[in-house]
Amino acid sequence: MSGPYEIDTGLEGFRFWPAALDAAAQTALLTEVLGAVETAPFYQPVTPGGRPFSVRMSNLGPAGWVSDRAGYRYQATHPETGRPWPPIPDRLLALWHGLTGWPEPPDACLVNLYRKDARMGLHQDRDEADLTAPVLSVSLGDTAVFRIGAPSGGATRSVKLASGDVCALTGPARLARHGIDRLLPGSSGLVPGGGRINLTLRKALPSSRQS
Ligand code: MD6
Ligand code: FE
Repeated sequence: MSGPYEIDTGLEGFRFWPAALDAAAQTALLTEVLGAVETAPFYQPVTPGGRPFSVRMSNLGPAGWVSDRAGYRYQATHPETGRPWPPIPDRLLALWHGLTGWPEPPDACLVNLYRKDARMGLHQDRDEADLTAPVLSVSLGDTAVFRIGAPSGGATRSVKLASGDVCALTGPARLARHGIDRLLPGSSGLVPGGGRINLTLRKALPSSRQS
């Protein structure tokens, strides 16, 4: 595993670990995630304005990120089944601790499924209680063209995220604007049915640390 290295996005704190997961680790992780989401099926959320996302979503952990007409939020249950989200696999918790060094475990893992024409518009991750905790992103399957720029606007740059790559938004880059322009379909055969799965680990709920 190499890295992390900082990618120059004009702001400090975008950390990138290319090929953090080898082929065997990618397969093991994907198998576990697909097993977990059998009880929390991918669904198609809508924006608060009522537009369907092209990405399908599920979650792992006590807090799941959801979007609907009422807005963006974290909630403990799947919006369609009403059941609690499955737990975050230990191998993801270990990856979080090993790479971020954050003193608390993540309590949310958003699972995004991109089939070939899916994309994700530029956004900021700002629904979490503690915006100083990092967000760690794991890419599996087809390579994606990721775009990132400063929180306040201005220039962006693009970075290809391939299967097994891990990146993090930390420090000044925590509120960076970012999104997925497109996939490079067929660049990986990892995801059954094709496409890409992205996992984002977050500390979403209020911290239990003494302050
Ligand atoms: C994706 N990623 O890679 C979308 N968010 O499919 C994100 O939205 C993201 O990569 C926060 C931190 C890192 C990310
Ligand atoms: Fe994001």
